[in-house]
Amino acid sequence: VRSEISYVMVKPDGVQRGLVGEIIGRFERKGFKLKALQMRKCTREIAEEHYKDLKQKPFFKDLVDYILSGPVVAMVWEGDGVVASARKIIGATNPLNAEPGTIRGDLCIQTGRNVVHGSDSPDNGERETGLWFQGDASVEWSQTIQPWLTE
Ligand code: YYY
Ligand code: MG
Repeated sequence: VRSEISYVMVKPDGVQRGLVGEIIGRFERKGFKLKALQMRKCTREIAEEHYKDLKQKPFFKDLVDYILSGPVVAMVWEGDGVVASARKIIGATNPLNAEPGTIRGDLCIQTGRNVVHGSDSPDNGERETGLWFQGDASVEWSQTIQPWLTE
């Protein structure tokens, strides 16, 4: 059985502001396993599908335009409990409500420029990974420090 995965993405503002290493580092230092990583410019189709649950929201078009405004860094992280943990590492949607110590709490100020995405459920972790990484991009590897991270 494959353990839980989360789709995490540095949004265009995070890339432009030079926060890619900082953001990846927080997940890497936590101990989760990196399964896929790619810098890319996405299509409107993918961005709209990614945020399809928000299609009716007044900010939907601005949100999609923002995601299309520059390259993103798409990642898949694996580990037990990674989805909920990644959400905690990322912090609240509105950065002004995000706790210090979280990515959004430390690094940004506006909901519409909140630098990073993380899946909100294990099912969406699978769905979003399938959407952004069409099958072949995940890497099978064994993390040799694993016995130092988990019993
Ligand atoms: O999962 P998360 O990114 O924390 O928030 P969502 O409720 O899924 O919304 C996705 C995305 O939409 C959010 O990161 C910024 C944007 N957004 C917005 O621009 N204005 C809002 N009132 C709510 C969300
Ligand atoms: Mg969300």
